[in-house]
Amino acid sequence: MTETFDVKLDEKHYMPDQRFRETAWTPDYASAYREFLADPEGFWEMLARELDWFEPWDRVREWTPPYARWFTNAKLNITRNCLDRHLTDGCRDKPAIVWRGDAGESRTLTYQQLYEDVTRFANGLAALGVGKGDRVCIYMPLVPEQIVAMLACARIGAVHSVVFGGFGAGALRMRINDAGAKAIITADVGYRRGKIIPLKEIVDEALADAPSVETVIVLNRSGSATPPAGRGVDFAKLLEQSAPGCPAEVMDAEDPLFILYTSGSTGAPKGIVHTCGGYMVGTYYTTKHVFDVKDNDIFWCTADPGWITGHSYVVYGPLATGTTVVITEGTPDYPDPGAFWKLVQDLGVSIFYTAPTAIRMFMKHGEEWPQKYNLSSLRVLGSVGEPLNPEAFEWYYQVIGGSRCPIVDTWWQTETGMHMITTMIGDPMKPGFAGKPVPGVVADVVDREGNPVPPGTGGFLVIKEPWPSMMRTVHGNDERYCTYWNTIPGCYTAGDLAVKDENGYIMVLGRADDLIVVAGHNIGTAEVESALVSHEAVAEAAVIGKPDPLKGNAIKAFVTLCTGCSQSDELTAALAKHVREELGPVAVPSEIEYADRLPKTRSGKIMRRVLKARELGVDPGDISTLEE
Ligand code: 6R9
Repeated sequence: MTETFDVKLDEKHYMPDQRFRETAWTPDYASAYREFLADPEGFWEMLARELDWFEPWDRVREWTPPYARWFTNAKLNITRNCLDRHLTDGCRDKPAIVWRGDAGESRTLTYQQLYEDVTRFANGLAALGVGKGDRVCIYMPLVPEQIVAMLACARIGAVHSVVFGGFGAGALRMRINDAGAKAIITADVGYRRGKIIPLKEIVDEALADAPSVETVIVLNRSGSATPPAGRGVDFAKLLEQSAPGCPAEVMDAEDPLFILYTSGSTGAPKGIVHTCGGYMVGTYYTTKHVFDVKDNDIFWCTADPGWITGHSYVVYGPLATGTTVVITEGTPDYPDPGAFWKLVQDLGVSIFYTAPTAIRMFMKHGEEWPQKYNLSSLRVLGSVGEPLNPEAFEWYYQVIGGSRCPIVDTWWQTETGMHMITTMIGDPMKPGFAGKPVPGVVADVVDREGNPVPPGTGGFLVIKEPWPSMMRTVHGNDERYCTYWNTIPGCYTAGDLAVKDENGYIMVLGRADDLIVVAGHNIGTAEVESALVSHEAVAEAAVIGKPDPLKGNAIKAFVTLCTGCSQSDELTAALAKHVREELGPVAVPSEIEYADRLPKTRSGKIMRRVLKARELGVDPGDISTLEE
């Protein structure tokens, strides 16, 4: 770990329209936060009471660090909140899921239809011998059946482990075996940009060495698959043969709901375990309050359910609020870079949540694509996954949001389960800053002893109190869980570096392991990348540190250029000059390399350690999450 360091802060901010404030679920951040601090348990209890439980809790929270239990002894089933609760006259015929396939196919499931499919499939799983506590691996394309499978597991108390459909056989096998999955739910194929992904073949390869798996349920996505043999079961047949109306398994608040693997920087991925009660309350609350979901919203989070963003903000949170969820198998630039904006227009999307990597890609293709479509239905924009650099913020705000929609830049992690830091609707937005801890969360920026650092000084981003949707352990590796809580005394260490301004706004600078110490100065990769991207020719940038005999480390930058721009020595000099003006001479890269694309995780995060390993000719560690 490093020492703290100074960061240059900008004072620019945007005021959202005051009407947002008047109608928002959290109309006044400061008073909501005060209310929470005055009675933290009461704050969460009020939110929990908005949901359906079989039996109430004895205590809201029990905290014996590093272990927390929330809503102790309460009984519930999360699917009753995502489904049954909405089967009222006003809501049962409301679309729950609106799906678009890779080739433009479409399907809509109302809450009633989703309930029927989920309960049928749950009965089918139970008939196959899958029960409470059994682990089920879900490896599917982004089709409604993926969500049906997740909810059906939750209905009967089976613990799902969703593996993103872009992973290969080795990564899949590692996850199946670590979880000890009893069944796997998959499809014959998936589609991506018109290409076929042979999911079932990959599953077969993974299963060559996965002894725990007894059943393989296969969705005939292509419509032309041969019926599964051996331990195989046809998804549609299972659905057809089973009756709807499966009673919801009575789950303890602390029973596991799912395991989700997150990449380790070295070695094997970690199986993050989330539980039923706290996760439900945390995702319901943040979906409703951070995105300000109202009855007639059309909600589109572009993440795949294979990531935590998909779990919390495609499936559980949005369905718990009873909103209409848009999902698409398609990619943002296929068949052309207007694909997403066409969908926003056609479906009247009002809340749109995506990642900075996608925003920067849209920027690269130019304004003319979004300008072809009517985006006036948009009301709230969100960002997640990486720092949203000011350049991308401005573009998103003006070109997509028409300078009308607040942007919620949400900082959180697989481990946190829900949004932790953002700017609540109605509050002034500061480009480059995620914002403040959401009411219910105590976050700070501290030095390695846990002392808060002054504004303008960079340090470690930590959470100081437990929260309902925090991970409970790392599957099969509790020690690894404990390291999150015992690295900095009394705090959950997120592993990110951050800086606060005078008003308590937090800017996330990147992962702590991405910090570069140049001639004694600590420089966050995100700062240099942000400076590079603010140059008109640059689409994306990744920055690494390289050992340097003189300076300790030297900065090397990899950049991709905007459409129509080409590399030259003049451009390299201009970029160096630009960074010098923005950040000062110590942050100027000593090398700038032009690339066609940057190595990223399948969820869109730049993998700097892969660039670094390549540069140094060393082993990059676990690269199972790297895009093809
Ligand atoms: C939700 C998700 C977690 C890491 C996290 C941080 C980065 C996420 C961010 C952000 C800056 C944001 N991150 N959101 N950095 N601003 N708004 O992405 O979970 O895949 O576990 O990644 O992503 O570095 O520590 P996960």
